[in-house]
Amino acid sequence: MLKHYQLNALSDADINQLISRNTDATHAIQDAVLQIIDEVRQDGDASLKSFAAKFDKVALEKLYLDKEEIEELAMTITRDQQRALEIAFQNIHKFHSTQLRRERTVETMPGVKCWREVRPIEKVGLYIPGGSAVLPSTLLMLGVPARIAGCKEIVVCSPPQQSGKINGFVAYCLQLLKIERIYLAGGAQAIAAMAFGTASVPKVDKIFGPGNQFVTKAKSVIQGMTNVSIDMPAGPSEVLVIADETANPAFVAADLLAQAEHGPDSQAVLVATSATIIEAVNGKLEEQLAILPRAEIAKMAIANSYAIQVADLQEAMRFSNSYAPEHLILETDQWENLTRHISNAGSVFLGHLTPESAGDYASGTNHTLPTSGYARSYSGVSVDSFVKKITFQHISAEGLQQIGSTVEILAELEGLHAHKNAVTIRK
Ligand code: HSO
Ligand code: ZN
Repeated sequence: MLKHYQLNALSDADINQLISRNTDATHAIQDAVLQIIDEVRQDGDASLKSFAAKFDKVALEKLYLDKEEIEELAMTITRDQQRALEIAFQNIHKFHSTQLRRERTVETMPGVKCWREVRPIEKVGLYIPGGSAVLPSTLLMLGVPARIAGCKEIVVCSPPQQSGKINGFVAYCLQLLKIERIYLAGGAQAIAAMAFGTASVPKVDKIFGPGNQFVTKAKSVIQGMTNVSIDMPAGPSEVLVIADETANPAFVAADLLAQAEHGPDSQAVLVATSATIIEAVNGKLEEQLAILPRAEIAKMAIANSYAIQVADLQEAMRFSNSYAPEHLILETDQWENLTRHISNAGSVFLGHLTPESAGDYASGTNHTLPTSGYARSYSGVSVDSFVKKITFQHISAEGLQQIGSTVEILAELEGLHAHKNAVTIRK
């Protein structure tokens, strides 16, 4: 059962409490992560092997799998599974390939031309979590835009299974992406390895991918330690569903559980226009939970979730914008009228027949999205995340005449005479 609140009975402080995510940045995690990073910096490959023995319970001779080993593993999955991964790959590719657009050159004054050109980030590191669910879909969501951007080196790290290998689905995705090596490292140690480099694992320029609290903490601390950047601050996954009387309670419950089964710290929020809807959804939640294999995880997430009753869809939208959900699902016939009122959300799913799962896997959009309220200021991963945009300018003799005195005056007023002279000397 979801906790039930009524929006008009809540104070601003209550609402702030509800929209804040449990970002329990405990020092215990930070301390453990700093220790791991230190060890990886000092002992490189040897430390990665000892972490694999300690955390993944596997003795590794080498820290990667190559083309032939990947090929062998990829053959262990069924044709139907291969087909499904191929279709997902193609749709993600189709959607992301439109994202690389050339911008036009702008002549800001006669003879003063400015433009931007796109260049790939040369070396990128993709972290693919292992743990309670292996997510080959995440490899597609990161690998496809990296390929479209034209990144020269794509380093993939994933924790080894007890066999010392990776699962066949991840192997097949590597083949689709034409990535010929995968590094067998997980957790904060994988992030440290990609940030600093070891004898086996190359150092990268930017690190992408979700992970547990250790991975997330490692991503945030390494930024300050070396010249590496990260995709975005990632927290536990979340969904907010807006439902009115046109919603199907069974569909709403299914969407909330699809979120809840990710992890005990996931959050599924229902914003509904009546108490009747909330009761009906609670009923369906119980029915569906009874037969869900990951019910234990989902129950913990549901305990960490809630339903809010609002007066109308406008109020629902206002609450949603304050919450800034990673995923927003509009289960109402009115979705077309609502979209323009959305100001904060990572990815939006419209109408009764658009489950978040479609976007998680195969419709084409990316599932690496801002969580914990970062949808207020961050976008999800796209081709843009894998490129830099470099500005260029060219000034002709006419251009220098046009712009020269403006620059001279501005340099003078800032007291920077060398700046002024760099123009004057050319006139
Ligand atoms: N909902 C997750 C992505 C995912 N779901 C992967 C299934 N597999 C975060 O957007
Ligand atoms: Zn999901």
